[in-house]
Amino acid sequence: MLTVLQKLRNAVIMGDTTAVAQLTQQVLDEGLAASTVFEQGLIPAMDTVGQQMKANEIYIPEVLRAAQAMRAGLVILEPRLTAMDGRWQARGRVVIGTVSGDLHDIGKNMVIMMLKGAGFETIDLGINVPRERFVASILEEKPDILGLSALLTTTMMEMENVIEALEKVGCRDSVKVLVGGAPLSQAFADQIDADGYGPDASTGVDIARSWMAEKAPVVSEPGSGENE
Ligand code: B1M
Repeated sequence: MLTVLQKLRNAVIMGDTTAVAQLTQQVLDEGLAASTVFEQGLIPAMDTVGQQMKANEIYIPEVLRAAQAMRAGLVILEPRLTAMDGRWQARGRVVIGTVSGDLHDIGKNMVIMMLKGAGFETIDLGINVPRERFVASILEEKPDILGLSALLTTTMMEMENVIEALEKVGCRDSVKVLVGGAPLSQAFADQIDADGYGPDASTGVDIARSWMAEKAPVVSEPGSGENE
């Protein structure tokens, strides 16, 4: 028989927003800690979705539906996670945007949804973001990671300008720079001195995770075993 947490994971994978909201509330009502629901329910479900996408078992519409469903659970958990006042920590903080001149945001939004699913806090600067805005946000928000997205062969060159702008103000070493978008390649990322290249959203999230692995692991509430 499926446990409620297993049902919750399946509902996220199936993109069933209504079931995710109901099941999230149910496990909380049954006394499970919000962090446990997040770590053992929503995050593993989105991991599965990422793996299925990588294996071409599911495609963009299913990924977007799953991410939407995951958000329905996260909305219910978020106030409780925040109320824990520091006992729960995001996996890391990411400032992300589509570079200047570029209006494409579907891929960037997928990366954001998957980062959130993996427990990252994200600050979305949107599309057509001037390099000065990226720099200001790095100085103000002090993220662990800067994510840059570009879909045009013309705008991908702007990524190098953003990295140079970070160097100019002396904050290049304070963030890891993750780049992605259809026209990019690992060779291009190396050429512009980015720290990582995500050919797809789930690889991008894997890279972000690996960078954070030694920093600020997600802290569970004491005694928060799975209620199964
Ligand atoms: Co545009 N467009 N578009 N477009 N558009 C492309 C990119 C194009 C390849 C179409 C074509 O000609 N075959 C072409 C670019 C050619 C080139 O540069 N070589 C193109 C063009 C030319 C243009 C315009 C110039 C068209 C015109 O006006 N004449 C114009 C430019 C506007 C501008 O940006 N200044 C334009 C406009 C648009 C729309 C506004 C109509 C719309 C965008 C809507 C939106 O984003 N809200 C649009 C769309 C939808 C596309 C296509 C059809 C689809 C892009 C997309 O969303 N893919 C695209 C053709 C194609 O790709 N088949 C095309 C799905 C998305 C999930 O994939 O964004 O690659 P993608 O993201 C992936 C990975 O790349 C990666 O993860 C994602 C998921 O796995 N990833 C990251 C992305 N960012 C990442 C960041 C990371 C890590 C991974 O870390 C930070």
